[in-house]
Formats: sequence, C-alpha cells, structure tokens
Amino acid sequence: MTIIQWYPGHMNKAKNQIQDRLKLVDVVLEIRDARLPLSSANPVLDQLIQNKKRLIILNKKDLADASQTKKWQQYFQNPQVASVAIDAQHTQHLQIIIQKINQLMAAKLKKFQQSGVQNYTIRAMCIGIPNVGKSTVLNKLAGKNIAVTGNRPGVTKNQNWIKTKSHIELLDTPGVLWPKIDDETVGIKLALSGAIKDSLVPQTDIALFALDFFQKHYPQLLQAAYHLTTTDLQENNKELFLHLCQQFNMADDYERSANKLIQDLRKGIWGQYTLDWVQEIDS
Ligand SMILES: Nc1nc2c(ncn2[C@@H]2O[C@H](COP(=O)(O)OP(=O)(O)OP(=O)(O)O)[C@@H](O)[C@H]2O)c(=O)[nH]1
Ligand SMILES: [Mg+2]
Repeated sequence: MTIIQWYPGHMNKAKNQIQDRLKLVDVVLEIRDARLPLSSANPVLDQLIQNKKRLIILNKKDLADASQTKKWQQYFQNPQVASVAIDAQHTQHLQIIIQKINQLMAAKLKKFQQSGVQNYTIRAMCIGIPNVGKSTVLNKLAGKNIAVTGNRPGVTKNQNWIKTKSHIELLDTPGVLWPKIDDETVGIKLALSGAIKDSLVPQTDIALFALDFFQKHYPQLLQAAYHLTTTDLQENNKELFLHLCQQFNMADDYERSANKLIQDLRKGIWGQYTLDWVQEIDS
C-alpha cells in the first residue's frame, strides 16, 4: 500500500498562519466532514485554540449516517465547544450557526448589553482541512459569493472582515489546516471522502477499503446499491470486488472499476454513511 507523505514544513507554515489569525477572533468555526468527525480534524488545532470558543461544524450531513451524526454531536459537547451538523450546500440560511455562536459567546454578549454597548461585534473565522466545505459555509454566512483567495503568505497584514446580517464579522479567507494522517486507515478514509488527492492512494486500495467497511457496517446499503445476493455479500472484499468488476463489464480494468465504485459512493449511490464510528473510539 502507498504511504501518504506527510511534510512537516507544510504543517508549520499552516500552524503559524493560523496562530496569527486566531489572535484576531473570538470564536473559531471548525468545519469537519460529518462522515469523518475525527479523521477530518487535526489535533494541532486543539493546541493552538486553547481557551478560545469553538464551534465544531459537521458539514455534509446529507451524506452522513444520521444516527452516527447525532452521537458525535453529543460526544463533542463541552462548555468551550459546541457542535452542529449542517448541509451547507443545500441550506440557504445558516441561522443555526449564528444561534450557536451566540450561545457560546453568551457571557460576552451579556457584558455588552449590561454596559449599554450597541454596536458590538463578534469576530469569527472558518478553519478546516481541504474540501470540507469551508468556502461554502463562508459564502452562505456572508450571504454572497466572496472571492476566496486561499492560502497566501503574509495574510495577517491584509485581513478583510466580512459583515454578516447579524453582529458577527468573518475573516474573509478560511484557514487551511492540513489533515493529520497518522495511519493508513485515516489516509484511505480521507481519500475516499475527497479530502486528499485521488492520485495519492491507488483507487483499488480505496475501493477495497470501502467494500470491506460497508460489508461490516452497512451491508444492506451495499446490497441495494449493486443488487447483490446475501451470498455475494459474504465473499471477502477482494472476491466481491472481482464480482463487481465483472458485473460492470470491466473485468480487465481494476482501476476503472475501482474508480466507478468510488464515484458512485461519493455521488450517494451507496447511501448515507459515516466512516468514523463513535463506538469504535469508546471501546
Ligand atoms: N453534499 C454536500 N456537498 C457539500 C456541502 N458543502 C460543500 N459541499 C461540496 O464540497 C465541495 C468542497 O466545498 P468547498 O466549500 O469548496 O470546500 P473547501 O473546504 O473550501 O475546499 P478547499 O478550498 O479546497 O480547501 C464542493 O463541491 C461543495 O459543493 C454539503 O453540505 N453537502
Ligand atoms: Mg475553499
């Protein structure tokens, strides 16, 4: 299996940029993929954030297993951290995010009110690994499409604040955190979700992982997606893969079959699924 390279240089650069920008905000909107509530996080953020308020946004909930999403929201709850599950792509007004920010910032808001301050502002920034939906969330919160320029050097010298319809201002550029790939499974899960480039992991490795995972956790979904029999499902993942290659009339092209499986999965043809399970980390 291909080992995904991890470059500490990238990490340090991102870390420094995020550290500078954190000083400017009251609350961090940490976007994660609802299918990967742990694997799409980077623990470096825990060290950087320290006492800052944080809202964990489990985005793409439309693709995730709803029962797991609920469990993860309970799991993340604590006084400094709130969590919310959203589908930023298909929701016009992300009012729920504003509500959660207000709850997290209740003490500060109360102080403003008590001292008669009318024009107060809460400042927030979006942060997250690639492809989790940072720009989508930012645009929806801003109520317009902002040109998001991505990671650029010296960003702290040119901060732009975007006003929203509420008292919240957002930093214009989301912070890109690189994923922390400390084992192969995390790397494969990230590849499957589209968070890291497909070219970094062979398509057949990703497809075999997906088949094995669904055989264990979501056999009915897999069965329905490809009209499989119960006997087909009991084959090991490699046998099942060969079976599907034949079914697709692609028996001589494993990479193409694997790619079809991955694209089907990403399009939602396999149904809604979560790749990190709460039970697995509790045990
Ligand atoms: N199904 C679904 N797709 C979403 C959702 N939010 C964003 N997407 C899609 O996910 C892809 C990535 O979204 P972006 O907003 O560009 O993500 P990003 O985190 O800014 O990505 P980078 O800038 O590459 O780091 C796009 O194709 C979006 O349309 C969601 O809630 N559900
Ligand atoms: Mg973006």
